[in-house]
Amino acid sequence: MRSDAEKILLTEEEITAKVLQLGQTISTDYANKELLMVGILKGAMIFMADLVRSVNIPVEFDFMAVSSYGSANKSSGVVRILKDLEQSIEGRHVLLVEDIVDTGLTLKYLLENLQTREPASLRTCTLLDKPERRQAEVTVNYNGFTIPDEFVVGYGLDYNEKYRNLKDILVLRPEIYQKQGEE
Ligand code: PRP
Ligand code: 7HP
Repeated sequence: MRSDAEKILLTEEEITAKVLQLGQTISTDYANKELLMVGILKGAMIFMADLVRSVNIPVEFDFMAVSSYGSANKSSGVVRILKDLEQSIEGRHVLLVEDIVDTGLTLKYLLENLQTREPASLRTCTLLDKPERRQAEVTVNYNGFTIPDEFVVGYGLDYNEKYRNLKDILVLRPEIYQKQGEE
């Protein structure tokens, strides 16, 4: 294990098995529907890439990028769209794909925003759910893992833009955060 990790929370094998399972459930639920999966950059990029290949129904995908105002550790709930969808979602079956739902503020904003565009349906899929930190009530339709209130990195999730490329999901050692003020 890496020296900057406190522990491995989820191994590559556990993640792979879960993504396959999610893909199968989504394929069953959206059989005979035209599914548009919307990934939220950048965190969901790796999960999305694996998830779209684990579904066995025709699927289209698109991405949005958002940034929340507020400090790195504290979501304010005010979200700015940095990159919008390239197409209308009116009448489409949309599945919003996130890497993690934490306070829920990002997802709440996205759901409200996308709902105004009148999709035929709008559901959510997240690899990780951290319910202990929830500030906004949001419905998670497909969840990979419910995790405790620990800051995790890897498989798309970052700390200061680092660690996204790790294959496992790790809990970082506290020293890594404590260094933040010194940089
Ligand atoms: C992360 C994650 C979610 C959001 C969840 O994104 O990808 O979009 O935070 O947090 P919340 O439930 O408290 O709103 P982040 O803003 O870190 O950007 P990134 O995806 O580029 O890493
Ligand atoms: C955002 C985020 N990014 C990385 N790791 C976590 O635990 C996170 N929670 N919210």
